[in-house]
Order: sequence, then C-alpha cells, then structure tokens
Amino acid sequence: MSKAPHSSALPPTHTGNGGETHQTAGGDVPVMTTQQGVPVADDQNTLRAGATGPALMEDFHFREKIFHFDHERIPERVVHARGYGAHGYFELTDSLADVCHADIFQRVGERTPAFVRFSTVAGNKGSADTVRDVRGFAVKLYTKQGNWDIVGNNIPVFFIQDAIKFPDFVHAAKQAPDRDFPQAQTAHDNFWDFVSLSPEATHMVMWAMSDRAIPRSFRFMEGFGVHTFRLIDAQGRSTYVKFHWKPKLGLQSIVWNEALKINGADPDFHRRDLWQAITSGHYPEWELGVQLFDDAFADSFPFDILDPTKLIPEEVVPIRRVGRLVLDRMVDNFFAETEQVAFCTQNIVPGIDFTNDPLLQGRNFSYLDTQTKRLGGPNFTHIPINAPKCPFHNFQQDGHMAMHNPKGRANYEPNSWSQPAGGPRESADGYRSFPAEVSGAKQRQRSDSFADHYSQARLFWISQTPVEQTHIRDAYIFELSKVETPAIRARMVSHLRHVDEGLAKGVAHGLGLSPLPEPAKAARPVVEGLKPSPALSILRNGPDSFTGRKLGIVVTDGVDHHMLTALRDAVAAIGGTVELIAPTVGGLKDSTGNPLVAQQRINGGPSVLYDAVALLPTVEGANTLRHEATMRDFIADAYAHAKFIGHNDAAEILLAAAGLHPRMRDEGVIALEGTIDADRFVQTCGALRLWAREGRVHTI
Ligand code: HDD
Repeated sequence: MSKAPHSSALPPTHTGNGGETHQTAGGDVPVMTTQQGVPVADDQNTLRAGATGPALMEDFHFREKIFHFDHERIPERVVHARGYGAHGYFELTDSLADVCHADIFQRVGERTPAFVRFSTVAGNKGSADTVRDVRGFAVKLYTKQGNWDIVGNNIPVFFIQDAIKFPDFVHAAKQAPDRDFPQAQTAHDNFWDFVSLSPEATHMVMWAMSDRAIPRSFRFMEGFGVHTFRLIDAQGRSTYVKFHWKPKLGLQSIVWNEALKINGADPDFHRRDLWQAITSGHYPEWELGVQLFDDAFADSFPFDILDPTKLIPEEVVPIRRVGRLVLDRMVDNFFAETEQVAFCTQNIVPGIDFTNDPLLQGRNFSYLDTQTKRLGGPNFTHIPINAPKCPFHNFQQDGHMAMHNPKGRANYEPNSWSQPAGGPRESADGYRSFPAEVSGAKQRQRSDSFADHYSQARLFWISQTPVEQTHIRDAYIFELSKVETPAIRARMVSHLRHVDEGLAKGVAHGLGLSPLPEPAKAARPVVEGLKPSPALSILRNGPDSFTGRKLGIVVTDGVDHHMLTALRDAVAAIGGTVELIAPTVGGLKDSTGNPLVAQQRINGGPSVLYDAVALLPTVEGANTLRHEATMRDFIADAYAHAKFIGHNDAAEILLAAAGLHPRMRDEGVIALEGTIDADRFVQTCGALRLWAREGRVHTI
C-alpha cells in the first residue's frame, strides 16, 4: 500500500507488507531504505576499499540502485509515443437508456471516473507538441461494468480502410529507416509517396493539411471515435453510433508559421497548456455527442458506414449531446499513469459493440498485443491506471508481475470448491455480442462500397471558409516543397484535381509545377451536388470570447499600475489568463511601487505563445526595447499571425521599430489610451484573429 509522500521532495513511502510503519530519522522524515527495506546509511558514496581505492562488488545498495536505473525505460509506443494525460470524470446529462443498456448511460447526473491521454502520432516521445499531425484523443471510462476505452483522434476519419495497411502507413509517415529523419513530420518523400499511391488517404490528408492538425491546445479540439459502433438496448436491439467530443471552449488552431516557431520556443506548448489550465482550476470540458442511425439510413447513405475514411455530416445526422467530460486532476506521476496507461479498442462494456469496419477489427488485435510488448507481460491490467474500478473476478493467474492471483484451491471453472452448484457461472448482465448475421465467401477483397475516395475530400474542402482553404492550399505547397521527387508532387496534385480544380491549380502554381498533371484514375466519380457541412470548419465553430485564452503583456519597470490592473481584471473576468513579459523576470515594480513578477524574459516569451498581446512599456522602457531584436520579432510576428495587439502611447516607437508603420495599422492594432479601453480590447480579442490582415502580409 502506498501512502502519499510527506512532501514532494521526499521519496515515496510504503508501509510494509504486514502494515508495519516506518522507522524515522527523527521528526516526520522516513529513513531511506533499499527495495528490500534495509535502512540505508549513506546514499551518496559507494563502498570502496579505502577513501581513494576501488569500488567493491559487494555494495548491494549501489548495485540495486544502478540496476533499477538501468531498467527505467520501457519501449515507447510505436505510434502516439508523445502524449499527455489527465484524470477527470464523465457526467451523464441525457439518458441513453432508450437505445443503450450500458450502465454508464442510464442515470442522469451520475459521474464515471475517466482518464484521457492526448498525443501526436508520428513523433517520438521527446518530439515537439505543435508539429503538423493528427492528435490522439483516447478516453478510458472506468464504468461500473468494466473499463470502456474510446481510442479516438481529433479527426473523424482515417488514412486507410483496412488495418493490414497500418504498418506500411506508419513506416511511411515516420522517419525513413536509412537516415532516421525527419522527426515528427509528414513533409517528406516517403509519406507523400505512400499517400499518393493510396487514393483512400485523400480525404484524411485534406484534414491533415488543414489547421485541425495544428491545434492551439488539446482544450480546443474535437475528438472522434471515428468508426461506427453499435449501441445495444435492453431488448438486444442495435443502433449504430458515432462518438464525438465537443470542446466547451470552441475550436481553435494556430497558424503554420506560428507552429514552427512555438516548437522552438516551447516544445511542451500543449502539455504546459493542459497543466496550467487544470492546476489553475480552469478545467477543460467536452460534451459527448452521439450520432445515432439505423440500417435504413445506412443503406440510403451514399457512403459505406463501415468505411473509416468517411464521416456522416452532422447536418445529415444531428448530434445528440448526452454528457460531459471534465478533466480536473493532473497525474501524480507521469510514468505510472500517462506512460503506463494502456488503451485498447477491444475494451468495451455491455451495451456497446463493434461493427465490421475492417480497420476497427484489426485494431482490436493490435492494442492488446502492443500493451503486452510495451508493459512487459499480460498483467498490465494490474497496474492501477489500467485496473477497473469495479470489482473483477476471474481465474487468470501467473505471468510476470502477477498481483491478483486467485486465493484458495479453485483456479478453474467449473469447480465445486467455490460454486455451491458446481457449474460454470453465468450472468444475465454479462457481455453479449450482438448476434449480427454473417455470410459470404472467405476472401481478401476491398468492398466496392469503399471505392469513392474523393467525394468526402471535396465535401471537406467546400465546407471550409476561404481563410481555411488558403491554409490548406499553403500546407500542401509547404509539404510538397519538402518532397524531393518531382513525380510524387505531381502524383499528389493529380488526386487534388478530383477534390477541387482551384486547389489543384493553386498547389501546382505554388510548386512551380507545369503543366498541370492529368487527374488520377478514379474508381468512382465525385458525387454531384454535395452540400457543405459547416460543422467541419474550425472558424465557423470558434469561440466568441477570450475565455480560456492567454494574453501576453509586455511591461517595463514602472509600468502604469492602473492600465495593467484594468487589463488583468478584464481578462480574469472572462476566465482568461495573463503572462507578463519584461526585460527581466525579477526586480520590477509598477508605477505605484508594487513589486511585479514577470513570467517571461523578452527573449524567452515570444508572441507566438499568446493568443493576443498588449504592449505597456514606459517611455524609458520603450527606448531601450526598441533596439532589442526579440522585441521587434515579438511585434512583427503578432502582426503577421493576425493577432490583436493593444498598445499604449509609449509603445508607438516599438511598433515603428518592428516595421508597423501607421499605414499598416488596422483595426486589430488597438490603442489603449485609458483603463476604459481594457474591456473593449479584451472583448475584441475574443475573435482571436483579424483574418483580413493575413491576406495583406503574405504575398507568395
Ligand atoms: Fe491506433 C495507439 C488512435 C488506427 C494500432 N491509436 C493509438 C492511440 C490513439 C490511437 C489515440 C494512443 C493511445 C494512447 O494514448 O495510449 N488508431 C487510432 C485511431 C485509429 C487508429 C483513431 C483509426 C481510426 N491504430 C490504428 C490501426 C492500428 C493501430 C489501424 C493497427 C492495426 N494504435 C495502434 C497501436 C498503438 C496505437 C500500435 C500504439 C500504442 C498503443 O497502441 O497503445 O496498437
């Protein structure tokens, strides 16, 4: 049994197997011991023959300590290696009892403990957070009838249709095996070679080139279960379902140039954001939405509901919101919880079932297999983060690190030792698979109903605002410009011709590719008369306030107390946060002599780390900062990234030094002449960006 450490500076304490308490060295401080419980006299010096002599083999304490250290690493996840997790709960707000008998969906108001791990896919464990990539959104729900994992992404579709292609896809996306680069990037030949040879990837690649792949933080992204699953009601009837997580704070992404710079300025940008939000009590929250439909709908829908490269527009099947997921507690220990958490798509509970989506069926093998490799054996479910919180009972035994071996004589069933009647146990509430009819010849064949690879890519495109379309086009140009093989670039453009002729031409133009490649051979023509789905746009689903966002305020010694306070109050009032950026982090005072602590020094807190910025230097401070290159970058970047910039009079010379001449001042560069302007400025920042500016600052 573990007890909380006396203080975070001390090693954890464990009561003895027999519950014995600790020896103390006086006061409350426990004596340090070996793993065997032997008190340690000196943890700083090895046992040596004489003060300057050789170290002795018999030093069991040294050997145990180093041996354990040598074994600290476990294999990182083969994909989604970099991740960050938090605890929370799911609360039911609308009973689903009408269509599902899963215990978690029965009682409105009831809370179910949850653990969520967000991740990037391609990068190694130590890679940066704001790379262009899909984000994993894996949710473990510790229900009263067992653990249910919804192992989803922030994109509702996938690159491939059949799990057998997954190793190829992942190999192509990750570093090339001969050179081991690039790290956490899709902008390389192998990735584009593979996807351009796999037309089924076209839809998801559109999403990956959109700003969905560079979220502002985990808190502002959607999650999707991707596959069609089944809900089973108390009578055993099935309803198809797709799961959605909708962020309460709305959707938000960063821009690509910002992403590149954040990776340098703060590679932990997304982790830090989640940590800061949760530890400051701003608990991130999502609503669980379900799209429910039946066989009649599935038959009439122009795409196969079992094809994971297709979505069902919300405008076609509306989302019913049935609960909320709140993350309110960081882990005590990253390794024990976030690293060791083992999500498995096959972890479902009574009332939920799979469908014949061939990607899902393959995943159901892969996750269990990978956890066994990663966590060293079949008993990874004994690790507290993976163990159910409801009672569990079975006769599985032994294996590495077995913690739950059966007590007594019976370890098989049927037996007459633990069962009065002697027969095998049965439970009316036990998991029962939906008895779907199955027929057909055994064969390796992709269903013809999976053959339309372009229509939904086009649907995605026509659902974007012009700003988002520009970002998508630019992302293709950026990525394909990093591809060294011209034929791969051309092949990719040949697919885009089915998605949108303007997009294909724009990308070809950006690559200097001429003539325009012929359209790729399409197995199916693009469906006519597609209706845009506004739900697929980020900008149409953004926030309408600065809540949950961060304002960076540049201050210098003697900063005006009233203006600073007014800004801070305005941001705090709507649940945002403020960081101060200054020439030095310490030794600052405001105009009334109050000491101030800045969170960043000017060269460590570039504007890319903030959603909006304000410049409040004193005249003297501005005179010094105008010569500071990082100050100029701060302003020039904020402007180029279409952010709102508030400034006092003294900051005029800083704006000028950054090249922001009066004719370039637009409605996003806002004078803060008095405290009265603070509220208005923060309200304006709620729009997050002045997109109209973006077109003016990019000329190629
Ligand atoms: Fe996967 C991890 C999501 C297809 C095989 N996957 C993993 C994680 C997420 C997803 C979020 C990280 C879980 C965590 O935080 O620990 N994967 C998806 C989604 C997919 C998908 C949404 C398509 C709809 N995955 C997929 C396929 C396969 C895998 C087709 C194999 C056939 N995925 C794995 C894995 C991983 C994994 C190798 C690596 C680490 C792990 O499982 O725990 O088993």
